[in-house]
Amino acid sequence: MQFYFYFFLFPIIFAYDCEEICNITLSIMENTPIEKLKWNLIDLLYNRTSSPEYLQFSLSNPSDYFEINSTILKFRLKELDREQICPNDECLIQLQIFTQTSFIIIFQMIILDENDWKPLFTQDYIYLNIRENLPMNYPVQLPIADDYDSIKYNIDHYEFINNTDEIERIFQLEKSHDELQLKLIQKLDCELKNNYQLYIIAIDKGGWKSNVL
Ligand SMILES: [Ca+2]
Ligand SMILES: [Ca+2]
Ligand SMILES: [Ca+2]
Repeated sequence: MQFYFYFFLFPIIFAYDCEEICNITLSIMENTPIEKLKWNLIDLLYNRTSSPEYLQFSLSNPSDYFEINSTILKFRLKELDREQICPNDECLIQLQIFTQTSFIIIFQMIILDENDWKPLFTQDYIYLNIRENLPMNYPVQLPIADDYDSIKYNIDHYEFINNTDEIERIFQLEKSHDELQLKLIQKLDCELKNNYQLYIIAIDKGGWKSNVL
């Protein structure tokens, strides 16, 4: 009887992808504790280039948000507040990090939104003088509430908190992009009633309610 032994050799191949540009992208939730916002660049480059432990790192330009100390990349501000850093919906900080080798690192931090802004009316009340007998659906402009969260968590709708049959019959709130209108869905009659008190709140997409206007 003959036994054949086969030996297979599996070559270990590392596919290093950091050639001219090395992209590192992290998605981080806003309000993440600052102690967690530091990374060892050697760890981030692990298996992406040969011998990352011999690299030296420096920022291509001074950054308001990050600093590098030896191999540690660290967030500099006291808190990670998406609304403070980004006025718009998309929030991304990008850095260029030089190494003494042929590639540069493009570091991107995407800041994810948390619903940490409650809608807020800057006024507590307004007086409106509205003429009687105005046409149906006549729009009256109202102030809007502020909610600086992204579109995912900003204002969803407005509502009356003293909603009665009478109010529902006469008034309707209509929100468009960044406007709020009070629509008169019935003609007002001064002799029938000469004033109405409406209490309005804004509610965001996470269910937070504003103060009362
Ligand atoms: Ca925030
Ligand atoms: Ca909000
Ligand atoms: Ca937010």
